[in-house]
Amino acid sequence: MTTNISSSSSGKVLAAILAAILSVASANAAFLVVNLPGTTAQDNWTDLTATNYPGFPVYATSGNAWPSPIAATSGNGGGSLNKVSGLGFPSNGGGVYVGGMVSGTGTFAVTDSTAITGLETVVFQLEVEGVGANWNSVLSGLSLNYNGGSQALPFDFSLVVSAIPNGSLYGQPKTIFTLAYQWDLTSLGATSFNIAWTAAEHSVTSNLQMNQGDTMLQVVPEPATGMLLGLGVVALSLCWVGRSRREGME
Ligand SMILES: [Ca+2]
Repeated sequence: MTTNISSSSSGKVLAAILAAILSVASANAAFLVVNLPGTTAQDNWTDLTATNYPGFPVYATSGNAWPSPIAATSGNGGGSLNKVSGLGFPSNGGGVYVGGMVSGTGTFAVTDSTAITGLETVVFQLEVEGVGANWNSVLSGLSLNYNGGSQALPFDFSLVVSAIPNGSLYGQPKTIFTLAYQWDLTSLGATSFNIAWTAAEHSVTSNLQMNQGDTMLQVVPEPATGMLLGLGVVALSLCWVGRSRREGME
């Protein structure tokens, strides 16, 4: 039974990845389509620009706290996005820019203070442009806390959905990453949670999506697969995954 669910799940994931690859030319994030079973909720944040968020810090005041969290711009989860510390503000560069008059990083969190009943899994995706060819030079410390604690749970599954070179800055390559992470929270009794991360200087986070469900189903491939995908051999990896999954079922 587990094999069947896993197989079905990986099939959905591969289909979603293919869809993401095919839409790579799109200016918008091509997040994995997350179809969790059971009771679910989804939040999205888009259009995080200075125009849309007057009163927020600007370049010269980048280290200031935000005047309020940013509610999800669409969805039904009731989540919010806030800056925890450091630099960052909604910019007309198309997202939350980290930088300012001084050097530094920015730490952010998405929070749902009323998780769905019986929460078992959370999937979190970001589209972020940063300096470097590896996502972990742009994001660090991505972890989940629940019920007001500071558990800093690392993600259980991750995937570089896409990594698109986009010019350079100070002689280093810039990359637009679309990244997916999933936590298995089965049996933890989480009734509220937040996901926190630190974004590197000169990064721009333009889109975010958070899914939660009361039934754990892995929809983001295991880290080993994600690492392969992150190396840029996406098509090869897909073939390899498909073959190894089939072989694993025999
Ligand atoms: Ca909620």
